[in-house]
Amino acid sequence: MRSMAITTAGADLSALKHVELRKWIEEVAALTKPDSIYICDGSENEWNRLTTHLVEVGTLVKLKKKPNSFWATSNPSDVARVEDRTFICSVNESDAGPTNNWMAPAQMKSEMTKLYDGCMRGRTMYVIPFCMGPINSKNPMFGVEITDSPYVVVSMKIMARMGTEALNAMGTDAVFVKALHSVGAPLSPGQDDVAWPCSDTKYISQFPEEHMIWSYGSGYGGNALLGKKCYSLRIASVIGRDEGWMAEHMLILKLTNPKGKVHYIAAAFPSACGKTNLAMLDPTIKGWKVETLGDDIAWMRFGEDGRLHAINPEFGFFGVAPGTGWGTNANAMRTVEKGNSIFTNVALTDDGDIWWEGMTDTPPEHLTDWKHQDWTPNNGELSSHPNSRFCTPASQCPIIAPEWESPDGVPISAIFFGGRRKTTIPLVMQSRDWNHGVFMGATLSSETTAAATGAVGVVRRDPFAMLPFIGYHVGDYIKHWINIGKKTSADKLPKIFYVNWFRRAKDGSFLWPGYGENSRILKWAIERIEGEAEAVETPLGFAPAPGSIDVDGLAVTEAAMADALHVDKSEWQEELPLIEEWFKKIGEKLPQEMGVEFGKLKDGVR
Ligand code: O2Y
Ligand code: MN
Repeated sequence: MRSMAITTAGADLSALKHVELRKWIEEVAALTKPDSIYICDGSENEWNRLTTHLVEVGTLVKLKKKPNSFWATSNPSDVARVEDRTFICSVNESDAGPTNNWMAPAQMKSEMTKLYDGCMRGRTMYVIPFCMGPINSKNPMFGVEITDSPYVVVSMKIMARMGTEALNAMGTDAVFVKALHSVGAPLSPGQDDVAWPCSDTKYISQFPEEHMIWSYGSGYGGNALLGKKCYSLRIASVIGRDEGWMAEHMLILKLTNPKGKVHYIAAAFPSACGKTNLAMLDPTIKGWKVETLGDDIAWMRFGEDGRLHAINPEFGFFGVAPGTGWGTNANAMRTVEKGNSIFTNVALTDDGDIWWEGMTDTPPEHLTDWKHQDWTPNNGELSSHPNSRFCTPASQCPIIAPEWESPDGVPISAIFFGGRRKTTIPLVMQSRDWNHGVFMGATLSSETTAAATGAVGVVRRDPFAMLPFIGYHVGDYIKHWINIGKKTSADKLPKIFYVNWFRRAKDGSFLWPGYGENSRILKWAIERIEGEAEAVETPLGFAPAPGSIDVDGLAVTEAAMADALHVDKSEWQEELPLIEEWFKKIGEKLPQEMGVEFGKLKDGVR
């Protein structure tokens, strides 16, 4: 290895007492050849230095109107997760299954090693020790991200518990996930940097057997903040399979009824389908209270009480900006108002604040859009990219539940699955039992959104809202869900519900108002759990009995309500072949229990 300055933050040289980490840092540095190495401490001082540097090089603009907050704009080619460049590099191709891109680990390492060779020239290599979930957990889940992007460092400070505290907790030998990231844009001597370095060649590679991540070429979101989708879903789903727990694409919320009884629920929705809004819901029904624990990822393990307990492994929210506003998610707005946030690919106002479509009813008269162009309300362009994001500390959310950092997690009473479907899927259904709920999750479908590159609005199966995030074979993953249901008694398992806030009337209008009104559906579900709400059995499961959903004060007609809940057999005749095709794609690893449930559905809607 070339001789190189290793700067440890502060005076904490003992930070490098972890032998394997030290060895890995040296190996990566020898390969990527950075100008210097910096071990991140996660301090305010470090944040100030890095954000100042990022302002100087043009990656960030400091906002005048929000404390300690910044506007970032990416290269227009680097705006979302790249599913077609995301790989599960399991030793056997059959372990990646039909829904993942696969490449043999040796081949991927050989290709990426060539790309990594010298890729950090002219840059600093940042070492970010982090922990997903509370550091004081019984089994803390450590990771170390090595990156050449200071934007990633400051974003990781918001999104994960990182720095010296994590490093110290790793001691000399804690197991950790190795997460290597480069923007893939080395600098030759004297070459000017650009505001958003990235490469046209991109790889987001997971090595499930080694619990390792290699990412190259993108500086954006889930491609680059490797604690999030890569670790907490793709790698953690593999660890969860092997250890008997679950890593899921779910929000976690706390619901308190007027009598003060608390229930915690987890809900899985595909990307950009309103998880953050639901997690921070402002209930419209009297006496009910919602508090937030997480908006994107839930890790669920069995507690000593035999119930599934969830933790949010993250520390911040990386929410979709457009559509988040004072009318739709005031709690998210209050969270970002407190500052300490980074806004990427939204628009900048003339007075140094940010704006995006849906933030306010009336747009500002003039903005600088996410591509740095002048923007006026009628210029026919969106001011903000549809996948623009706010990155903000979870602790700032005014309705964060006090127990959100409990290392033991919270016991889950109900799991919701939901997708974005104009037709076919009713507003709400309760599963008959666990396996039927697993069938609901396994056949979940949704119209695609801008969270990933590719066509938007196309219906695709998105099992458990995990399609891009399952780190192994989808058939084995469904089997894992079935096995989880066998580990405890039925009364201790969460009850499972399937919702669709997005069903449309013939004229194209939404049948259900959504947002805060979704509290009425949560109320029905909790009352089902409490044995208080009536239901009728349908081929899709238990539907609300007429009058059992509280619509007091709601301007939804009885006819619209009936349409929202309707099981339309002709629509289901069109859906069945799609499910059949999906199950064929899963192939022989499809658990036989799914065939049994599919048989019941076919009999019911015939
Ligand atoms: O990483 C991105 O570019 C956006 S994707 C994302 C970000 C935060 C939370 N969830 C998602 C997702 O795709 O599910
Ligand atoms: Mn997500």
